[in-house]
Amino acid sequence: MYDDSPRGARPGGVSRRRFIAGTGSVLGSAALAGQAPPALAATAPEATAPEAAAAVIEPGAHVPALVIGTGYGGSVAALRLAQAGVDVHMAEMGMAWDTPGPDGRIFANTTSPDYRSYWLRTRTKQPLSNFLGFPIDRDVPRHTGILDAEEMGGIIVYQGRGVGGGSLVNGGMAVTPRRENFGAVLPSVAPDEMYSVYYPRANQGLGVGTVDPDWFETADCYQYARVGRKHAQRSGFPFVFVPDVYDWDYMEQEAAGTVPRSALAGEILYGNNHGKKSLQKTYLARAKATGRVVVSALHKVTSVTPAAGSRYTVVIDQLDTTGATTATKTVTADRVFFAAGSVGTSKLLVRLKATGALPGLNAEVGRGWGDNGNVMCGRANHLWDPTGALQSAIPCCGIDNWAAGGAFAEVAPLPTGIETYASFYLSITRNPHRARFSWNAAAGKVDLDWQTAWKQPSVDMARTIFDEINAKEGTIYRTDLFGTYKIWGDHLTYHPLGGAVLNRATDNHGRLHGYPGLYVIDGALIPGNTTVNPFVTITALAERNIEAIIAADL
Ligand code: FAE
Repeated sequence: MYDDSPRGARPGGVSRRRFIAGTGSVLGSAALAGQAPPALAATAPEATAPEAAAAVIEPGAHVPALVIGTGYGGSVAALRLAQAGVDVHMAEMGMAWDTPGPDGRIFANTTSPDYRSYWLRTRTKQPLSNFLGFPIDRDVPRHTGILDAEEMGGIIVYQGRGVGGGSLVNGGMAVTPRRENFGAVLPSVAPDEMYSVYYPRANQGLGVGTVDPDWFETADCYQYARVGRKHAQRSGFPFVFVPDVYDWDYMEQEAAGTVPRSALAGEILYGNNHGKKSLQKTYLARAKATGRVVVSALHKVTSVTPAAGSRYTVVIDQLDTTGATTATKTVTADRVFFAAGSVGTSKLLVRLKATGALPGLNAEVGRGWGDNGNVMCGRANHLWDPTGALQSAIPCCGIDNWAAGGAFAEVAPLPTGIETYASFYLSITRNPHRARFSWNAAAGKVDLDWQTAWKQPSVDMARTIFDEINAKEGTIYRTDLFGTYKIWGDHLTYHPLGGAVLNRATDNHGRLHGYPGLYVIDGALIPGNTTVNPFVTITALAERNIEAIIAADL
């Protein structure tokens, strides 16, 4: 069998003692951890910009199109603009993630967080903070790592940092909302065009596929999902397979032991070394292949202001891997695409409006932000319902109780390497609350007025599924995952949406009101909820909008 682990350790080789006392971490899902290799855990490499050798934007440069951020919206914009003959520069605050670390791997394993794992933190902030009553966070060297756990008042917003944005850290679940729910997702967009043209285009561009149902029935690594299905169906809930961008053929080879393991080694939250088709392998690869797209990693946009000749002046800080600014560059662009993610774009626009850089942005900027109703929970199964010591980190199914109870629950893995008898779920719920970003002049930062108590409707909706399953199965909720005696993971979201909502802060294709040539093209456009995991909708909407922008504006 192929053994690619640095110390020859299999996930199943984690001892129970080490598992309990060690660190932990989570995916859209969760994983508990062993020890990091000491050399990696102790120090980060020297503060350098490993991407320095790559072409980066020069001070004083002029570019036809500047894209802020390299996630889904930004990657779609870059590809389509380049195909239309426009030269594009992408500025990305995170790292390039194209260079192996001292262990020969680009990404750290979820079970062994190290300097690569967190964005400028000295201690991990794992979505599951506890296990069996023990806190599982650990110290890590401060570094421009891949996962940002951004604390925004009443909520922690998890985001990917680096070339590829959220596609670097997410579960790859590629879900198109049910058509009957679409009117609530994007009320100003015609469902016909989305379902006949842009959703198919997005799914194709992302490389979306579905697990082979025959293999699923026999694969050890999906025993947890089969238990999840059995419990859902015994309580009468609709169970659905969920597409994903993971290479399913590769996963079958992982299970067969013929290739290095990634999903089956618990990799995900801090990046997948194999198997996952992140944007680096799909949209961004195609964009770069046009020869018209250049990406500057570790470049953070701090300002956009109108300049002479219908241009915009863009100020960009170049960072080193400690997060320090090593250079500040001023460039100009004919068009600027805000694709910094819901939080990144919203914070930037709110600050630029309040501080006089873009005073003409309208009053909708900063409004309409939601958490996609995310809430997590675990259930403790009976001894006759083991969920498996080997669990694929890539979820492939869910429970759809949206119509009856307002919740779509992903059956998520808990890939600890030992049998836990736990079922774990990330629910997406119809939470009605929307928050607002505003400029805090005294503190010199943007605040979000989300309140932790606003998660209660999400908890109630998730309960429509799990109270019933627990009653039927004679089981209980886990109380050891999010603190001591705490059932609900109601402190976080993986799915920030909104803040520059389509047809309110922008026109119906993402053009910012008041500033020709400025566009929003990411999750900030979506007013707070997609009823399912969001990136297919973000990608499809970007495909729709950039097509209209290229046709009308260029
Ligand atoms: P995003 O992908 O966040 O990209 C924004 C980029 O802009 C990032 O690379 C930033 O570093 C960069 N940036 C920000 N500010 C600046 C600045 N000032 N200058 C330069 N660059 C900047 O935005 N969604 C699913 O559909 N399925 C899943 O299975 C799933 N699982 C998830 C699991 C986790 C742990 C997390 C965190 C998210 C998950 N998501 C999932 C959510 C999904 O990744 C997210 O909705 C999209 O990535 C958002 O896409 P955007 O293009 O809006």
